[in-house]
Formats: sequence, structure tokens, C-alpha cells
Amino acid sequence: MSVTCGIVGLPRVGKTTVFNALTASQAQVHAFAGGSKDPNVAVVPVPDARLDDLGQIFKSKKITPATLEFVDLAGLAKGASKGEGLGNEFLASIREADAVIHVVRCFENEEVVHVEPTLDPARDIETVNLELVLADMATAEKRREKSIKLARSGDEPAKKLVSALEKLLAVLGEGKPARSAGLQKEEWALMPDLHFLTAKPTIYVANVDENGLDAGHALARAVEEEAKKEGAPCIRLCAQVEAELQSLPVAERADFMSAYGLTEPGLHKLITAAFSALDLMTFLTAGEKESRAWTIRKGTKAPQAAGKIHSDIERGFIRLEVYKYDEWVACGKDEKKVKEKGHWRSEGREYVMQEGDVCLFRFNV
Ligand SMILES: Nc1nc2c(ncn2[C@@H]2O[C@H](COP(=O)(O)OP(=O)(O)O)[C@@H](O)[C@H]2O)c(=O)[nH]1
Ligand SMILES: [Mg+2]
Repeated sequence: MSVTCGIVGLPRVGKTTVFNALTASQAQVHAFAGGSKDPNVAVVPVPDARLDDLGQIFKSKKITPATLEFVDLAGLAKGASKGEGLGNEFLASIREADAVIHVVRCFENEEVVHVEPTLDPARDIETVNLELVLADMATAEKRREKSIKLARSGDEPAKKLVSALEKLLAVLGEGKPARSAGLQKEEWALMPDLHFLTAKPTIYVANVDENGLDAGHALARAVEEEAKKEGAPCIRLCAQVEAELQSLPVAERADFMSAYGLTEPGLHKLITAAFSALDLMTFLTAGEKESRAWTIRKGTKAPQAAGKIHSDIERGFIRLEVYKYDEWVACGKDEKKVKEKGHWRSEGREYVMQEGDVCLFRFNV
């Protein structure tokens, strides 16, 4: 399951620096994920301590994490929705993304000229979001015009579509993102080809300087407040520190992080936030050959989850044998004890997969 996050923001806010740090962290997945030939795409492992733990105890020859793709985009210029700067090309590349990572400049650096004379995160966020909203308005208006005749002639699906588009246009018209329009799933399903930019889950990144990693940083707080208004997650990190961290040998990273008061890389927080904003979850498989984390949408049932591993396993699904990672830990990481204590469960076709399930699928083809 390939899931893509597009990195957006104004020019010179640190997008490529964040991306390069992510690229460095992809080195370890390269071998089995195939990496990417596109220099603007990084295939990044989703950090998962449970997987490492399983891999160690099961003496797995291979450990395969879940991955997310990140795409580095050119900076957005004012007027992009009207074709300024890279304009439409830029907007088209975000359309293909599943989620948006919005990097906001909170670092001072006289050598790196900002697009505006001052640093004002709330204003910068508004500039970027306005372009996205305008692009979405154009998309919605175009489709409305196309469908309105049909709707007036009494065509039911067209009527529904026009009414959904009008709800969207009202919200966009106030400068608010499409995701805040409160449309039902069925309404979104009427326009699967429109790929509204502001309907995508968004994660804000406050890119602070080396001294901004403590809680008090006013610019970063401004980003956090903007994010909060939308109910979007916000990660504070210093792109340069993250890039340096990834360039160090693993053994030296803990010391480096503690020098900046970090308990984990900011990138990990970013990857985890993106994963969860996308409504994704993982289930685990463990064995001598391989331990692996598999990506599924929340709410996926057992046979479809099995299908992620192989279509044969979905087709011939008999049952799922499963225990929780936490129970395995509580049982001294011993599957025998997991069975003795009754935590080893057998589940059928209707079972909804849970975060942290360690799975063994039984199937017959
Ligand atoms: N001091 C400082 N400089 C940064 C930071 N992040 C990026 N920069 C610098 O800002 C410049 C523009 O960064 P870049 O990642 O290319 O921005 P982009 O245009 O958004 O891709 C580069 O010279 C970076 O070294 C940071 O966290 N702190
Ligand atoms: Mg760049």
C-alpha cells in the first residue's frame, strides 16, 4: 500500500531540508522497498519499536517496516491558483498526494531571505492555504457549471452532486478548507476525480532554529495555534538538526539528541503524525524468515488485511490466529505463555483488525 505525503510551503522555509533528512532515513529501507528512482520521492520507514522487538525475539532474517512516501515540491508562489510561479504544475503534484505536510518557517537566518520582510507564521499559513482554497474553488465551480443543466433536467445524481458542490463552495468562499465542510462519505463519493487539495489531511511543521526546540518559542506557538483552529496536528522540529542527526552514525545519535533536549527525532513524530492523520494502522507478522509491519486503513476486516500479504490468503481465508503485542510482552514475549493465558484468539471473516495485532492467517487454496 503506497501512501504519499506532499511537502508544501512557501519558498525557503526548509521543505527540502526536511525532505533530505527523510531521504537519509530511507537508506535502511532501500534494499527491500526498492527505494525510488525519482529524486523528489523518499520512501521512509515508519518507526515501530514493536517490530524491532518481535524481530529480535523471533530471530527474523529480515525486518520490514511499514513505509510512507514523501514528495518534495517546489515552493508555492502567491497567485499559484492563477498560474503564477509553477502554478498549475505545482497544484497538480499535490493533487496526487494522500496527505499534505505544510512546512512553516519559524527560523531566523539572515542569509536565507524570506519571501516577506518579516517572519509571521499565521500570515504565511494563510497565504499558502488561500492559494489551495482558490484552486479548489475553481475546481468545484467548473464541475458545478458542468452538472447544473443535468440537475435542472431532474437527474438525481447530478442534483446531489450540485448540492454537495454548493456546500463546498460556501465553505471555500469563507477561505476555509474543504475538509471543514462536513460533507458525508456519500457526498465525497460523488466526486472521486476532483481531488480537492484542502480536503486532504494536513500536518503542520513549525521549522524552528536550533534554539526554538523548547516550548516557549513564539513563532512555533503561532503555528500550533493556527493548526489547533483547524484541528490539525502540528510538529515542531529544526530541519537542520534533523538533517545533521540523520547523517550521524546510529551510535552517536542519542548523545546528539540529548544535547538538543530531544528524546526522539522530530522526523519520527512527523512520520507517526502523518500515518495517523491518514487513518492508517498496522498489523504485525512475526517469524524466523521475516517480521513485518503491514499498512491497512482503520476498520479493515481480517480477510482484506490478509489480502495485503497475498491475494491467495484473502481468497482462501479460513481464520485468523491473533494475539496482541502488549499481551505477548506481558507474557514474557513467549507465545506458549500467550496460549496458556488464553490470549491466543481465533477470529473469523468479520473480525475488525486492531492496532498492534500479531497475526497468523490460516488459509487454503
Ligand atoms: N538556521 C536554519 N536554517 C535552515 C533551517 N532549515 C532550512 N534552513 C536553511 O534555509 C535555506 C532554505 O532551505 P530549503 O530546505 O532549501 O527550503 P525550501 O525552499 O523550502 O525547500 C537553506 O539554506 C537551509 O540551510 C533551520 O531549521 N535552521
Ligand atoms: Mg526546496
